[in-house]
Amino acid sequence: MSLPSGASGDVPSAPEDARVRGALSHMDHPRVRAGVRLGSEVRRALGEFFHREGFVEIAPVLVAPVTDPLNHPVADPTVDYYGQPFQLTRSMIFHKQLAMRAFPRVFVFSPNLRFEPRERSSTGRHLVEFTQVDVEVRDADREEVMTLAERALTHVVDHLAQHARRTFAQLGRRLPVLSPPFPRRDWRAARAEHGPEFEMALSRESPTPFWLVDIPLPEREFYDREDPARPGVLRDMDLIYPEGYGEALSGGEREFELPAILRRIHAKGQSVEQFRWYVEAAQAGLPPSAGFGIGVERLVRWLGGLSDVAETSLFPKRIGTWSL
Ligand code: ASN
Repeated sequence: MSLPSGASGDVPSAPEDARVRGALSHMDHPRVRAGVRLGSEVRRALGEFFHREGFVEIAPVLVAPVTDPLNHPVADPTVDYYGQPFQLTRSMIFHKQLAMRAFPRVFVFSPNLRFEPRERSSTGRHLVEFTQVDVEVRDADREEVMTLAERALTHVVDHLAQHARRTFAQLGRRLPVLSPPFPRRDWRAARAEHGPEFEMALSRESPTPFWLVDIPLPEREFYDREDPARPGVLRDMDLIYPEGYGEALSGGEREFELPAILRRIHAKGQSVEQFRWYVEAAQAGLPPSAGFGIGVERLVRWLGGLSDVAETSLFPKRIGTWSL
C-alpha cells in the first residue's frame, strides 16, 4: 500500500483498499446521513426525558470482571489485564443493579459489544456494536417501568415532530402516532397461537408497538425475577415494534436476594464462580429494582423506516464483515 506523503498538493484519490472505499461510500449515502441525523435527535430526546424525570446519568462501563451472560451464545472475547480477565460489556445489567445502592433512578447510554453468530447477519436488527439506553429504578415493579418506557417513546416522537421534520420528509416516512398504554400479550399464549416465529409474525401484523409479558424462565437470563405467585414465569417484558421491525426493548423486575440469585444461576447450569464479583456484591445487598434497555439503533431504524440498523450509523460493525 502506498500512503500519501501528506504534502500539500496531494490530489484526493479513491482508497486502494476496497473495504475502505466501501466504508466511505456508506457514509456518502443520503439515507445513512438522514439515519444518523435522526439518531442524533433520538439520543437528545431520550437524554432529555430521563434527566427531566429525575434520573442520574451514569457513565458507561466498557470492560469489567463480569458482564451479562445473555441467553444465546456469542463469542466471548476477554481481555487479560495484569493477569486478571476482563470482559467486554454485553449489557450493563449488573452495574445498573449495583448502581441502585447509590441512586434510586439511573440511566446510561451504554455501548454494548456482542460478537453475534453469522446467522444473525441478515436480520437487519443486529450489529456487533450498538448502544442501548439502559434504565433502572429502585423499588419499582414491572408496571411502573412499562409506563416509563411508553412515556419515553412518546416523548421521543413528540420531540421529533418538532425537530426532525426535514429528515422525515427526506426519508419519505411519517411519524407514528402512539397511544399508550400499548396492548399486552401473554408470551406463552402468543407462542402457542403463532408458533416459534411468533414475535416477528405478530410484529408484521401489529399496527402499534405491543408488549409481550410473562416470559417463561428458560427463555431469559437468571437475573429477571421469577413471579413468586407463578413459579416458572418471569416478571419481565419485551416491547415489540410494529411493521415487522421486531424487538424494541427488554426488561423486567430483578432477582435481588442472594438465595434466589444463586438458585437461578444453578438452574441455568451456570457457575457461581463465573459471576463471583456480582454475587459478592449481591451478598453486600442489592435493592429491589426493575428496568429495561432500549436499543437506540433499532428505535431509529423503526422511526426512520430504514431497512437495516447499519443505516443509523456512520461506522456500523456488521456481523462477520470487516468495517472501519
Ligand atoms: N438491558 C436489558 C435489561 O434491562 C438486558 C439486556 O440487554 N440483555 O433487562
